[in-house]
Amino acid sequence: MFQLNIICLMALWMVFSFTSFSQQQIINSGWQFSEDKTNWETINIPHTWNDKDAFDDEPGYRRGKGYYKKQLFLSKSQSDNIHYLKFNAVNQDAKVFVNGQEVGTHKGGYTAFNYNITKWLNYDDFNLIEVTVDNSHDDNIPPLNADFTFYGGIYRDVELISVPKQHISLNDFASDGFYVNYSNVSNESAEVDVTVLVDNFDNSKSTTQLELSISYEGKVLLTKSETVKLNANASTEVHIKFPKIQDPKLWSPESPSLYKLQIKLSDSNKNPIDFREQSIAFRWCSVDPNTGFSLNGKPYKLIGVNRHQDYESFGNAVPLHLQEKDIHLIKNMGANVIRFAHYPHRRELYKLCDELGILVWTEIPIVNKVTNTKEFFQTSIDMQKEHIKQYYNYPSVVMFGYMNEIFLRLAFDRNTEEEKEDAKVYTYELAKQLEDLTRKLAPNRLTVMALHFNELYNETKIADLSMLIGWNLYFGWYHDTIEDLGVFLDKQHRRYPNRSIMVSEYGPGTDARISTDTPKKYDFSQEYQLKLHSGYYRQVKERDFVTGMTAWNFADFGSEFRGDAIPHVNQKGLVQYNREPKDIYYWYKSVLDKNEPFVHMSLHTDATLNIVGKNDQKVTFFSNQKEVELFLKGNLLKTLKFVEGIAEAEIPFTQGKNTLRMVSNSFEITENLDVALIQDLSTDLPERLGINIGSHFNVKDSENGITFVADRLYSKGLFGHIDGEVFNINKENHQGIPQNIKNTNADPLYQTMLEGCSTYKVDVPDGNYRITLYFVEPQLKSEVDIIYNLKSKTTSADKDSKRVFDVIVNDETLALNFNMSQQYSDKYGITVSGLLKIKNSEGLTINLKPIEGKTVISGLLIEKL
Ligand code: GCB
Repeated sequence: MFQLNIICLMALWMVFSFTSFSQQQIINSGWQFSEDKTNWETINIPHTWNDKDAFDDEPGYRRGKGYYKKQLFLSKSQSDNIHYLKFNAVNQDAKVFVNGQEVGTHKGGYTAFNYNITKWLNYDDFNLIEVTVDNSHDDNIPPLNADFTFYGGIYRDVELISVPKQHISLNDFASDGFYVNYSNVSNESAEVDVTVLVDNFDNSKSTTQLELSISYEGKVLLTKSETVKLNANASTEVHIKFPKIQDPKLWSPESPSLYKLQIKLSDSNKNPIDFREQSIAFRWCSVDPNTGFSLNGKPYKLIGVNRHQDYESFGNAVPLHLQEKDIHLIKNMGANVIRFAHYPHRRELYKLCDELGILVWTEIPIVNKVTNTKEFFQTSIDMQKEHIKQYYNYPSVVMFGYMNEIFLRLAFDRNTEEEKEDAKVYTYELAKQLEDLTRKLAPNRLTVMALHFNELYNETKIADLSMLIGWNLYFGWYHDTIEDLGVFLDKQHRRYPNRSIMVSEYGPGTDARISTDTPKKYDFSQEYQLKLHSGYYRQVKERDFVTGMTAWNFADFGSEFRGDAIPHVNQKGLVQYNREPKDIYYWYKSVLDKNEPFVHMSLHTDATLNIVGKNDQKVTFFSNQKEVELFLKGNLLKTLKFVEGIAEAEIPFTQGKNTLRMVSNSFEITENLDVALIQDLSTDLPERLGINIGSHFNVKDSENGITFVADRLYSKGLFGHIDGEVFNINKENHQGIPQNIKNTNADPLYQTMLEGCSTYKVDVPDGNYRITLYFVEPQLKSEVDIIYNLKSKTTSADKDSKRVFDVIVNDETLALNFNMSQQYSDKYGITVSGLLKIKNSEGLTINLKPIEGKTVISGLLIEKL
C-alpha cells in the first residue's frame, strides 16, 4: 500500500502563496528489500532482517549485507528546492545511491544522517533510491562486542526533506540546525539564547528574517526578530538572546513545566519559508561526591531504569507507539530517570521524557572494547558529535555518556601483557578525546561513563575523566552477595572522595514463569529478583553520596549468544520482552509512585495454584498504601501493613475456588484463584501433575497449560526422589545448564535436573495414566563464554564422559541403553512417554539404571486417562 505522510512544519503560519515552504515527508512505505539482490520482497520501514533468526535454535544470526530500494516521484514544481534524504537510523553501515550514483556512506547504527541529493534528482519522473546496509562485524565501527543483538536494517524513519534555497540548516550532523542554551537559571529568573544556522544555497546574496518566540501555555511571553543577511552559497550562524524571564516555572519530574520555542524564517517579502518548534524548560542540576545529585538546588535521588530499544517479535524495528508506551510504563512505575542504553534511542522518546518529566542519561555505543585505529577514533568522535547535536535541545537530557564497560574484553581476552598495556593507553586516549569533546559541545550537561566491577578503571584513571561515574554492579548475581554492594560503594567513596558515583546497572535474570518459596542466587525466580532489587534500593537509599540507581533493565531484550531461561534473551527486565510486567515492576511502583493507589498480589493466577504438602501458602503483596484489608471468601483475614512496599500473609486456601478481596480507601480488588491442595495423592491427584525434577522452583509451561511444581525428597502419600543430586554448573548457580534447549520453549524445565537418581516415586492411586519423562544431556559439547559472569568461570563437567542408562517405569521398560548424546543433537529437549496401568496400590516408581556414567532426569508429567 502506498502511503505518504506529509508533515507540514508550519501549518499554522502557512498562508496560501507561491513561495515554497519546507516540507518533511516520511517515506517508510513500499520499499523493496533483498538479501541477495535477486529475490525482492516489499516491506515497510522500520525493518530488520534479524527479527527471527536471532531467536531460533541455530547459533548466530545473519550479519552481512541487506539491499533496499524505492522509487521516489518528484514533480517539476519541486525543482527549485533543495532535497535531503534523512535516515534516522540504519544498522550499521549504510551506502546510499540516487539514480545509480553514490551519494554517501554512513557508519554507526544509532544516530541519524542525511544527504543533500538535489543534484542527482530528475523531476516529473521517478528517482531510484538504493541503500546497501551492512551489519557485519567491522573493527572500525562501535559497538564491536556487547550483550545485545546487532539487528541489521533500516529500522527508523526515512524522510525526504524539501526546503527552499534559504533554510534553517540541515547540514550540521543532521541536527535540527539550532541549539538552545540556558544561563543563570534560578527560582527568580532565567536566560535563554538560541544559535540558529541558516543556509543559503543560492548563487546570490539573500536577506531573510528570523523571528523567535517563547510561549507558556499558549501565551507568548517573549519575541525576538533579526534580519539575517546571507552570503551566496554560505551558512550563517545567528545568535539570539532573549531578555530575562522572571519567575520561571521550573521543570522537574514532579512538575515538568515546558515552554515552547518557535523559530520562523521568512524571505525578504515576509513569506514564511522554514520553521522549527521545540519544548524548552528551566532547570539546573549538579552532582556532588558527598551529597549526590541535586535538581533545582535540592538533593534528588535518581531512581529509574536502563532501556534497550528492541521488542518481542520486532527486533529493533519497533513501531513508535509501542516505544512510547514503554516511556509511559516507566513513568507510571514512578521512575525519575532513564538511561538510554547503550546507544541513542528514537528522538521522539526524549521529547516524551521532556513532557512526562523523566531525567535522561544518553550515550553512544562504545562498549567493551576499542580498536586502535584512526578510523575507529574518527567514527567514535563523529558519532558523539551527531549524538550531542541531534539530542542537544531536549531539556530532559542531563547526562551525555560515551563508553560502557570499556575494559570488559581487556579483563577477559587472552592477550599478551604488552597488548593489555597498549589497550589501556589507547582506550584512555579515546576516552579523553570524547570527554573533552562532550564538555566542549555540551557545556551545561554532566559527562558520564559506565564501568564494570574491575580495578582497571581506577588503575588507569579513566574513572577520573567524567563528571559522574556509573558503576554497573552485579553483586548477588554474577558474584558475591547482595549485601556486598554497600561494602563496595563505601570503599570506593573512601578511596575516591572526590568522585560522584551512581549504580548505573544492577539486576538478576528473571523469568516470569519461575517462582519459589526458597529463592536462590541465579535461579531466575521472581522472588530472587525482589530480594536483589529491594536489597539494592535499601543500600543506595542509605547512602547520600550515591547519586542514584538505574535498574538493568526496564525490559527483557535480545542478546543472541545467551542461554538464559528464554534463550537469546537477556531476562533482567522489570517487564518481559512483550512488556508484560513481572512482579518487580509492581514493587518499584509501590515504593516510587505516589500518584496511583494500587495493590498487586504476587501470585500467578493464570493456572491452578498447586500447594504441595501443606495447608497455608505464603503470599507477597505490593502496594503504595500503608494498609490494605485482605478478605478470604468474604471474611477479613488480615490487615496487610506495608513496609517498603511489601506485606506478606499466610493464606489458608481451600481446595477449588478461592476468592480474595483487597480493600483500601481508594480501591477494592477481587481475585479468583483455582487452588489444588495436594496433601495426599491418593485423594488429591489433579488431572495432570507436572514435577520440575531437580529443582526448588515451580515453572509454568504455557504450551502444556500447567505449572510443573518444585521437586522434593520422597515422602509417603506424595512424590519425590529417593536419591540423586541437583545438577549445576557450579555451586553458586541454580539455573542448571545455561544453554538453549532445542525443540522446546520450556527451557527451565529441562535446564534444571537431578543427577545420579536411581529411584523416583509418586504415590498415585490405581488407574490408567500417560507418563512423560523429560531429559536433556547436560554435558557441554560447545561451551558458552558468558563473559558477564565476572567471577565464576563456567566449570563444565567432563566433556568426554558418557551417560547410558535404562529407564524403567514400574515393570515397563520405557528406554533401554538410553544414550542421549549418541541419539540426539546437542542440548535437545527429549521426552519419553508411555501408557501405564497402575494397580494393587503399587504407585508409580521410576527406575533409572546406570550402565555408564550417571543418570539424569529433568521432569515428569502424569496425566490421568
Ligand atoms: C553489563 C552490561 C550490559 C549487560 C549486563 C548483563 O554490565 O553493561 O550490557 O547486558 O551487564 O546483563 O550482564
